[in-house]
Amino acid sequence: MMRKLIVLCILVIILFSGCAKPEGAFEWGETENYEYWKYRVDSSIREIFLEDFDRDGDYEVIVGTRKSVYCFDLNGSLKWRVSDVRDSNLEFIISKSKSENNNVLLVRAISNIYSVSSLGEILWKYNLEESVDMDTCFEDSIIIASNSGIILLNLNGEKLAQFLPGVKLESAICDNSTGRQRIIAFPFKQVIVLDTNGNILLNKSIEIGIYNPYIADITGDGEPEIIEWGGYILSANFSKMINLGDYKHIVFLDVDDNGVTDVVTYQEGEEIKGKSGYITAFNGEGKVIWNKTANISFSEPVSFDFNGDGYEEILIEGYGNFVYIFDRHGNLIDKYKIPLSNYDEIVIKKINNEIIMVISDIFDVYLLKTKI
Ligand SMILES: [Ca+2]
Ligand SMILES: [Ca+2]
Ligand SMILES: [Ca+2]
Ligand SMILES: [Ca+2]
Repeated sequence: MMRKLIVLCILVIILFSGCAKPEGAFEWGETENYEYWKYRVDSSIREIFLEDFDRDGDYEVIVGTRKSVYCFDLNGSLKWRVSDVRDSNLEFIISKSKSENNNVLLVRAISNIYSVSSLGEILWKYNLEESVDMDTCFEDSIIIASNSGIILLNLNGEKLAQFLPGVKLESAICDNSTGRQRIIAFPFKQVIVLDTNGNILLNKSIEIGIYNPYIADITGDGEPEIIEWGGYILSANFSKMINLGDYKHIVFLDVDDNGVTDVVTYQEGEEIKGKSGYITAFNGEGKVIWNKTANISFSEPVSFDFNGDGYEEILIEGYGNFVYIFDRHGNLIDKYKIPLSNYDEIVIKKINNEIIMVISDIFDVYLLKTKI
C-alpha cells in the first residue's frame, strides 16, 4: 500500500513539475491583444532570429540552442532541424552575403565553427579550439577572436589569414563605418587596430577589458565610438573611457531628434523588494539626456517603431509578464501582457502589417502575432 502510494506521489510530481513536457511540445493560444504559439526545444536557447533566411519572401524563425538549430515558419511548423552541431553551441550569427545567393547561419561551438545553409544542411565545419568571439567581417568573411589571435575565414570555411598569433583576445570586430577597412582587436585592457593585411596601426592600453563591443557614431562626427555592454564608452581615438555607471543593457536611438544616435540603457529593479529600476538616455559624451524610473526587469531592450509614427519606441520587459513601451523621451506609453515572465531573447519586426514578436525563455520559443 505504502509502496503504491509512493509510486503515485512520484507520478503526480512528474506530471506537475513540467517534466511531462517533451521536446517538440507545441501550444497555440490567444488573448485579446495577440495570438501566439509556443514550442519546446531540446536544450537551453542561445539565440533567436526572425529573418527571411532562404530569401523566398517569407520569414522564418531560427532558434539556436546548446545542441541544435531549428527553423520554423511563422505558424510554428518545423521546417528543419540540425542536431549535428552539438559540441555545445556558444554563439550564432546570420551571414547575409551579397555575393552569395543564400544566407548562412554560422555557429560557434566549443571546438568548431559550423556553417548551416538555409535548407538546414551543414556546409562546412572548421575545427578551432578556444575561440571567444565571432562576427561577420566586411560582408564576405568571418572574424574569430581566440586565445591565440585573430582568424579570418571566407564563407566557404577556408582560412584567409591569422593575425596577432599568441595574443589572447577577449573580442574583435571589423569596422568599415568610415569607409576605411580596419580590424579592432581587444586583448584584456588593451586595444589593437590592424589594417586588412594585419599591419598594426595602433596598440594602446585601456582601462577595462572589452568583451561585448558595439560600434556606433554617438557623437555625430563621423568617427565611431566603441560602446561596451557593461556601460562604457571608448572614444573614437581610443584615448578616453567614459563610465556610464552600472548599466548592462544597451539600445541605440536618437532620443532628442538632433540627428545623432544616443545610448539608452537601464538598471533593472528588484521586484521582490518593490524597488523600481530606471531607464536612462545618454549622449556620446556620457551626459544624461533623460532618466525615468520604471518597474523594469532584465531582458535586452529593443527599439522599434511600434505605433507607426516614424519614430522608434523602446520596448523593455516589465515585472509580472508585461512588456513596456516607452517613447523616445522616456515616457511609458503602453504595456502588453505576454504569456511568460522573464524572457531571455527578443526579436520584433513588422511583417505584412502585423507586429511579430519572437521571445524565448530557457526551453521555449514563443511567437506572438499582435492583432491590429
Ligand atoms: Ca523564407
Ligand atoms: Ca563619434
Ligand atoms: Ca541624439
Ligand atoms: Ca513610433
